[in-house]
Amino acid sequence: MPKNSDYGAEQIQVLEGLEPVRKRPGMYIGSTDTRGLHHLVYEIVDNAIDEAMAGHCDTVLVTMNDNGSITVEDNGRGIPVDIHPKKKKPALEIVLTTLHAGGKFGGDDSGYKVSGGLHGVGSSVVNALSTHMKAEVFRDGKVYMQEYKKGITVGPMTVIGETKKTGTRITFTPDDTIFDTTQFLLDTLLTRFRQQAYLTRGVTIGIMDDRKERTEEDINHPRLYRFRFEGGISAYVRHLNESKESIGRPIWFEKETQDGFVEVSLQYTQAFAENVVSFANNIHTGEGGHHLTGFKAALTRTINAYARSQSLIKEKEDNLTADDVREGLTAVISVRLREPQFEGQTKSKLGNAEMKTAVETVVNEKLAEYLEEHPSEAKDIISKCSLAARARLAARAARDSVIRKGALEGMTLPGKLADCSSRNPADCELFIVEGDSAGGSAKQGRNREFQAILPLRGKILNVEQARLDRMLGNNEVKSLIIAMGVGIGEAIDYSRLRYDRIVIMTDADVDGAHIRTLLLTLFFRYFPELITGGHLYIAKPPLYRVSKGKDMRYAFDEEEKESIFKEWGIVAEELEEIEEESEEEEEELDEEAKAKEKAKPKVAKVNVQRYKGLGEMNADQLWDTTMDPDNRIMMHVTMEDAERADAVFSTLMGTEVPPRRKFIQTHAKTVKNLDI
Ligand code: TSJ
Repeated sequence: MPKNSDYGAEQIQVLEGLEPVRKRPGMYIGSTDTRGLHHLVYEIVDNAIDEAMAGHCDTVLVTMNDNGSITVEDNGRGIPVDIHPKKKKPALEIVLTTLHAGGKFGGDDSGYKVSGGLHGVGSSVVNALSTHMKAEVFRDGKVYMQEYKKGITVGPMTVIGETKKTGTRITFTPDDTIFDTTQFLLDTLLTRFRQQAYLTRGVTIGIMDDRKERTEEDINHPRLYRFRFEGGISAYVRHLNESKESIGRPIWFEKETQDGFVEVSLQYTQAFAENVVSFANNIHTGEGGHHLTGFKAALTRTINAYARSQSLIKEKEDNLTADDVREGLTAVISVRLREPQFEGQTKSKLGNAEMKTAVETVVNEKLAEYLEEHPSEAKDIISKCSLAARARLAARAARDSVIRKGALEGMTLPGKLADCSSRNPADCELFIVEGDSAGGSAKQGRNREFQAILPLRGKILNVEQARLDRMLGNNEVKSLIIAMGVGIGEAIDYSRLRYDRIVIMTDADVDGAHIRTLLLTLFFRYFPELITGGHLYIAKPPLYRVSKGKDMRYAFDEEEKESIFKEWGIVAEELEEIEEESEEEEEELDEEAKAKEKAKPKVAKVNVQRYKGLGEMNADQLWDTTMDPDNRIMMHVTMEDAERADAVFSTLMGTEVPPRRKFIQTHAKTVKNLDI
């Protein structure tokens, strides 16, 4: 046995450090799907944002390179490069090759460790999951560089030049043997970094798309985006309310407490839905948590106290409820704390109990102050809340009458529901299907044991302008709610959910997209816990059926179709011709031509069928491609998806006309492309 050389020992240490990351990537980044992939970028960017939050940089640039790699660069101090006295390695190398090493250097007093994305594991994880990573540090007049492969150093850190600037630049290429896909989506990055920029006011976050080939979605975007919001979260509130009729200007306040930093912005609108978004250390807490609870408690208390002090409410039973004071409310709550605990199904619920008091105290104090100082705005807010209270009483009366009639009792399942035979919700799935013909195929194709089908007809309704009580009157929505079994509004009881998985199955055309948006909005507004609980899915029917001889395959998008052709050795130029050669034309060939065809060397016919709707698939095809749990692809709906649908929906359906026109103008091209 050879003695352990230094080299060997080092190697082993590195392997011990990052091996588990490559073995179980999901444990460190949540998943290896497109979400996990994008998480890599967030993880790296979070480090740069930390530097900005500590007051050492103001610009972060993210570049999508043409070779599939991502570069993130900041103008901060540069990751320290001095040699660690015990480990005898540059700090830079330790940061990028040791698990959990991030943020432990320099001992600076930036206060809260802010970054960490969902799992807070740092840059070494990204390194471990990249076929290649390059770090460049601009510091002390020099440019330092080190490269890595799968988290292991390629060579020692070297000085590669001189510079006047300071900062850090990281370039990495995700490992395609780990990720299902390594294609980054500009749209996804934009959403994230726009949000990030709101949360770190004054910091510029740039996103540059340097890829030569861009996807259909991304092509509608400019190549360079720069987000910088001096207004911070109040600019975010303004953005969220863009398509709504707002009441006054966004209210904003912040305060440092002994338990952490609290920043809140809120603005009422004439809409009915509430949109309260919360963050802890810049991480979106979709499942809420104690900071949100504190906010709600303070809001109810402060508004009631003010209304009473102004004699706007007198009797005890006139008190505004927590729901009344949140109707039409848009708010962003951002807290920063030293040791955030993330809990819940998707680890997006803040578990630090002390943040309830922290937020509650700040909001009680600052909101009361605001109301005192702005009597006219205060009056408008109280009127809006009182209106909500009156509507609540009317809605209750309406709902009581509906319930009395038994319409929402589990007893009367809708006639059009083809229920499954299992009564164990954990096994059961509900497919919400658009249109009767698709419904027919789905009913025939399903597994009756555990799959139920509910066909919905046409445009269900305009939820934005409809109220809860009116919605109950809509038969399509009523059917859906009864089928799900949870009830609605104050009487909601998620434990009565009859299906573990609720699947939206719509056509891949504009109407389908519209109904999907509508349903997502409905769930987002009225059944958010079904989303956070992970119960909501979107079915993904194939776009193409391609066959060559006896070989038949389904393709879910353009790219997959191309790759099947590639596999079959068909090149793009031939493809065009082949696609045009449909079966019908073939039958029109006369006998003579057919004989000629036969004389040619035998080449298996390639056939491409594009599915325009679910209705074009027969029951077997629908089962095989879209419903069979062993075969199908389903998209898990996240709060972010639903939130985006909600925003689109508000823009399209809301009462404000100009943003709607603007939306249609900007997206006219996209919409046209969709409708084939
Ligand atoms: F970690 C990383 F590689 F992912 C990464 C880190 C990626 C990017 C794009 C930026 C950064 C980063 C780290 N930017 N700025 C810093 N700063 C430090 O690491 C740093 C610099 C100086 C001192 C000091 O006390 O002098 C301390 C720290 C933590």
